[in-house]
Amino acid sequence: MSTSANQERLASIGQSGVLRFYDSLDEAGKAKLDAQLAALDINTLPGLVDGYVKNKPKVDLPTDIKPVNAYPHSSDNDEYAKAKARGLELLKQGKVAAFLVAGGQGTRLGYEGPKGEYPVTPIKKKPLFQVFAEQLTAASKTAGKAIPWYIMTSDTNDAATRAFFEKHQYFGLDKSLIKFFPQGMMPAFDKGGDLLLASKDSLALSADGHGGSFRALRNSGALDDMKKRGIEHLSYFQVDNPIVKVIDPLFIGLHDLTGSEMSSKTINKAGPLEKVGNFCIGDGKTQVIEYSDLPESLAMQTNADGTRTFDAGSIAIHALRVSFIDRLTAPGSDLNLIWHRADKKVPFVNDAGELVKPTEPNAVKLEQFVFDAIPLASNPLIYTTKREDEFSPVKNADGNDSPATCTRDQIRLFARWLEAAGVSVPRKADGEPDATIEISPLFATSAEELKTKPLQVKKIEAGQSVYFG
Ligand code: UD2
Repeated sequence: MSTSANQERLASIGQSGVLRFYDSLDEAGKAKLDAQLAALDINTLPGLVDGYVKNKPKVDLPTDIKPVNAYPHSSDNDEYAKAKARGLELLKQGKVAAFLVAGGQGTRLGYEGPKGEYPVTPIKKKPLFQVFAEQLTAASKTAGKAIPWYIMTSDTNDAATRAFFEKHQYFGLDKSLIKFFPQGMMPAFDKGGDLLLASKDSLALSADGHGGSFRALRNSGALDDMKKRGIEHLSYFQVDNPIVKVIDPLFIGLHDLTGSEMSSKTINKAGPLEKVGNFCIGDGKTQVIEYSDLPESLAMQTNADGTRTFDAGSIAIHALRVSFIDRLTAPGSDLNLIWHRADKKVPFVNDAGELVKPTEPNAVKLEQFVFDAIPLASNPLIYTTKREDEFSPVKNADGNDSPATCTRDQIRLFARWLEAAGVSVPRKADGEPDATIEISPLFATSAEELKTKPLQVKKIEAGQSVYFG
């Protein structure tokens, strides 16, 4: 019989229950559980249990909530022209990197592997990872400088993500410019605050939220790597949205020139209760209030001209200053992000050692959100973009934000680009393009770029499938 090195620490916080099968484990099992326990910040657990698990945390809404003053969308504007030039200059100087958060699980989509593997484009069915990689290849070419790519994974999908890139030869990117790193994991608790076991030798763990990316950037050495490479800004995006502009010189330039430490893109909401975070000024600070927390009276409020007062939806696209991440995560920094509680169904091992698959939420998971860093940032900037140009995520198997709507939105986007370049696109009676169209980022990443290409095709026929690659 051997004793877990964590026994005393666990006993001191009343969590010895996770060791109840320890004696029956083989050496590998013991080592596995010990490593998971050692990775936990055990001292913080009692506070989390009291503050978030046994008691539901009170949402501290600001008392004074005002709409945010966002930079408008505009194509013809001196300030934006300067910003774009600045963004391109920063790219050329190698001061910008891409940062993808891909540690989550595609549970709602029902896809087992890393979500970035999901085949998403209308014709070639390229995986999300490939779409981003091709965009980076194109942006690097325009900048005349290779753009590094940091990819946050989690223990659940890290190995599979790396293997996928390896199998596809990094989609043509220089392997040395891609850095994968796993984010931190958080244990799930039962409603009484006890840690749950997923098996006799393993805690029930899940990723600690995209807000965990700050900690993970530091702990993994990615932050040091960025500093060494002279990177000043990160272009942050999520894994589910193939029409995101992975690198947007205008947005990065505006972020830089305004001295913003953390910038965000917003779109007008599709409806007052759309399930996206709301950019607001709360008690004088720019912040995101989740749709579930924004009082309905405010969500429904309209201005004198009939427009919605709180209309700035968050699409989880940000620019981050590396010095901001450094400041937030410096040893001893007390700039902690709050935790968000989610009640979930988490399979667990009961006292008899049997695996139980609950049918009702039995557990509490805790996550941090990246946008909770906005109020901690100096000069946070919000820039308005258009949904149809930059946001069509794949989140659900059907309905909204599904593979079907995402394919539709890509085709609509490519059709608009082609029409702007003088190509005739057939349209159905309801106005939808009557063709399947795909434009590789290696061919063009915008309508403007497409206009500069010699296009063989002047007219697309109804029902045709046309790929520009
Ligand atoms: C997020 C936002 C929502 C809106 C929407 C836009 C939250 C809570 N809400 O909703 O306001 O902006 O996106 O698409 O974020 N991820 C990690 N590690 C984690 C958890 C998530 O890397 O521990 C990544 C995940 O791989 C994905 C992204 O973060 O790339 C978004 O995660 P999600 O699907 O949980 O966010 P969602 O759709 O609830």
